This record gives sequence, C-alpha cells and structure tokens, in this order.
Amino acid sequence: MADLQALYTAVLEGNKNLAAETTREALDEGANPEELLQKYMIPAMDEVGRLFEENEYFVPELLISARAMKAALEYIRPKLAETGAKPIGKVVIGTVRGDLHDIGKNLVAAMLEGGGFEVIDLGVDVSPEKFIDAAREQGAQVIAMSALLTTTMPGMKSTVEALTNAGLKGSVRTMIGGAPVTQRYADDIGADAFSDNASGAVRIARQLVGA
Ligand code: B12
Repeated sequence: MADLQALYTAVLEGNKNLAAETTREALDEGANPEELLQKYMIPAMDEVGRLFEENEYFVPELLISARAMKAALEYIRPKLAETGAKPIGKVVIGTVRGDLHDIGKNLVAAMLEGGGFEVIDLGVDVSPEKFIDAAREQGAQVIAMSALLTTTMPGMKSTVEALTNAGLKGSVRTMIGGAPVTQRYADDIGADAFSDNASGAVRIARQLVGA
C-alpha cells in the first residue's frame, strides 16, 4: 500500500522521486487523483508557503518543493483528463505577465481538462495581447488567468481592458484566481468569475459556457 503521508512529506521536503513514486503507486492501487491532490499535495504546498512566510524556508526550498509537486502532478494530470467525451468548451489559460508561479494554474488546467474542457495552456508570464490573440485564434469562450503576486494582479485588469478594446468582452468570458485574488477584485476589474480553488474553477467555467 502506498504511504500517502509520505506524499505529503515528500512535497513538503522537496523529495521529487519519492513524491512521484508514491503518487504512481497510489494511482496504480486505485487511489482517487483528486483526493491525493486535495488531502496531501495542496496542504503540503500550503505548509511550504507558511514556512516561507515564517522565514524557515527560502526560495531554494520553495523551488525544490515545487519541483516535487510537479513530478507528482505528471501522474495526476492524465488521470484527471481521462474523460473521452466531446469538449464542452475551450479555455485559454495562463499565468499573467511578470508572474512565474504555475502550480495552481497547472492544477486548474488539469481539472478543467478532467471536467470536459479543451484547454490551451499559454504557460507563465503571459501578456494581455497574448491572451487575446490566443482566444481569438483558437475560438475560445473563456480566458482563465492566474496570479500569485499582488504586483502582477494588475495584469488581469489589463487583459479585461484589452478584451473590451478588442470588442470581445461578452463573447469571450474571463475567470481569475490565485492566492491573492478575491471575488471583490474580480468585481472591481470586471472579470466574469472567480474561484479560490481548482474544483470551483471547473464549476464557474461550466457556468460561463452555459453547460
Ligand atoms: C512555490 C512558490 C514559488 C515558486 C513557484 C514555482 C512554480 N513553478 O510555480 C518560486 C520559488 C519560483 C517562487 C518565486 C517567487 N515567489 Co513565490 N511562492 C510559492 C508558494 C510557496 C506556493 C505557491 C503554490 O504553488 N501554491 C499551491 C497552489 C496549488 O496554490 P495556488 O497557486 O494558490 O492555486 C490554487 C488557487 O489559488 C486557485 N487558482 C490558482 N490559479 C487560478 C486561476 C483561476 C482562473 C482560478 C479560477 C483559480 C486559480 O486554484 C489553485 C488550486 O486550488 C507561495 C505561498 C502561498 N501560500 O501561496 C509563494 C508566494 C506566492 N511567493 C511569493 C513571492 C514574494 C515570490 C518571489 C517574489 C520571491 C523572491 N523574492 O524572488 C518570487 C517571484 C517570482 C515571479 N516573478 O513569479 C509571495 C507573494 C507575496 C505577494 N502577496 O505578492 C508568496 C505568497 C509567499 C509569501 N508568503 O511571501 N515562489
């Protein structure tokens, strides 16, 4: 039996091989991928954030924990995406300009795929123009933006404004999230939806496409 507490510890301590191996073993044994995420992996990253805030962890520790989380996600992602059904909508997703945090964004992308969406992932440090061009070229109904820094959140506002200027506000809907982002901020900048977690992201995306 896979030791799931070891998964928590592996992410917390940045043990990439153990994180990946435990995840693979647990999934082989039939574990629910969402439960692995919600009960072990995300809480471990939350604890990493707390230790960083308390000056017990520094950027190198953040990086190795993030690397362990990503290694485990490599196994989780395909499981979440296993649906086989026709896509219910197309979402362009990215982390906004100047921001390199992508773990939450990757989780949201994986959950959206699992929830039946086709997802075009633009990666990190995405400019408003790149979001809009991609949505237009791909015919996406939704732009999903992630920001983890208070200093990069204005990139969301700029993207909503650029969408309005391009005459696409209304036909392409926007949803936002990330640790410092709030419903209030979404309302202030005119974003169409907000969620503070990846399952909520699927729910609001469904509402946005009327599914
Ligand atoms: C890991 C990490 C890093 C890693 C990122 C690795 C990577 N590939 O992502 C590295 C080391 C690179 C890093 C760098 C920095 N970081 Co950092 N980092 C973190 C940390 C510890 C965890 C973030 C994370 O992955 N959380 C786990 C995921 C699952 O959570 P999440 O991203 O919030 O996503 C969830 C929800 O928010 C939501 N969601 C996310 N996106 C979206 C999008 C949509 C559309 C929706 C609907 C929902 C949604 O769903 C997700 C799943 O539930 C946080 C602390 C924290 N508690 O957040 C600090 C933190 C975000 N970092 C911080 C800082 C200051 C930095 C640096 C400036 C540090 C430095 N001095 O260099 C740099 C900035 C680099 C840059 N330009 O982006 C601060 C930000 C402070 C602020 N308020 O602005 C934080 C809060 C730490 C702190 N307490 O000081 N960081």
